Amino acid sequence: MDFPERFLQLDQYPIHEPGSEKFNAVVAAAKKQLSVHGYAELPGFVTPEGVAALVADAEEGPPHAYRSSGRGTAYLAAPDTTVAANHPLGTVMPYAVRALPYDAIPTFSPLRQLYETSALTSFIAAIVDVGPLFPYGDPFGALNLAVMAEGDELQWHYDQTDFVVSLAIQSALAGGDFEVVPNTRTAQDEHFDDVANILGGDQENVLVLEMTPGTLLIFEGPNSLHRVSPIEGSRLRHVGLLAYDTVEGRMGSTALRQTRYGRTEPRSNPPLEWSSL
Ligand SMILES: O=C(O)CCC(=O)C(=O)O
Ligand SMILES: [Fe+2]
Repeated sequence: MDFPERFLQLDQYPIHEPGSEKFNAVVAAAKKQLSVHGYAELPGFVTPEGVAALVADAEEGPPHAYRSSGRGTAYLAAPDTTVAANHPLGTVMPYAVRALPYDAIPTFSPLRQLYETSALTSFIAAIVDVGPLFPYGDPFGALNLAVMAEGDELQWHYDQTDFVVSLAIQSALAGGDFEVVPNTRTAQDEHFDDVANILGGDQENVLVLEMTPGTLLIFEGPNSLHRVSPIEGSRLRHVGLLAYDTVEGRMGSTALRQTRYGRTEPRSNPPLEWSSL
């Protein structure tokens, strides 16, 4: 089943009319944003009515979300114990996040329906421009509903995938900001001094991305340090994380499944109701 068309702002983002003048102009603008800033923001991609449906659905998920927490480095690797104090390779920072994996998201969930809309996959492929894209083959990582509650946060880090697509569903009352320092490293230079300053609290080059509910964000995270600041207040932060791959059927590691979702065997069928999880 597809995401209802009326939930998409098709006048502004005509993903159903590939090749049209408007489609090409929107894709060109997003590509330009990506090349200059390392991210493309598409505010109002989902209509207010669509956001309301996504929120109502997302509120059913949290009791079933798996919470992982601990301390991690910016490089998502074990800390290097041989480096000097405050060196980024040895610096660990707290994180706590809750995630619902793709296999646990019911077929009637509008978030799942949006992810399974092939016109969206093609639209994102046109923007990212690395060849045809496929929904990520991993039954856990393909789509996540990421839930963050008071005190949860995600430490400064680099992503291990070339890009991530996120959909802002609901913001926290305060905190929960997606903070980015664009282009903190290059393939040639890790810029450890600059990174150490950022990890130490230097806010000078930190950008806060708006992430108004309904915004679709395409973000290139391998070379731009980013984090989600601690959530404050009782309202949950909900973000959909939509994953794509240039290779069909590729999967993530078993270890990652265990730490992020608390299990390694995928369900054979999606649940019929959130309550049947
Ligand atoms: O929750 C978000 O907005 C982004 C999370 C993130 O950076 C990640 O999952 O790697
Ligand atoms: Fe990330």
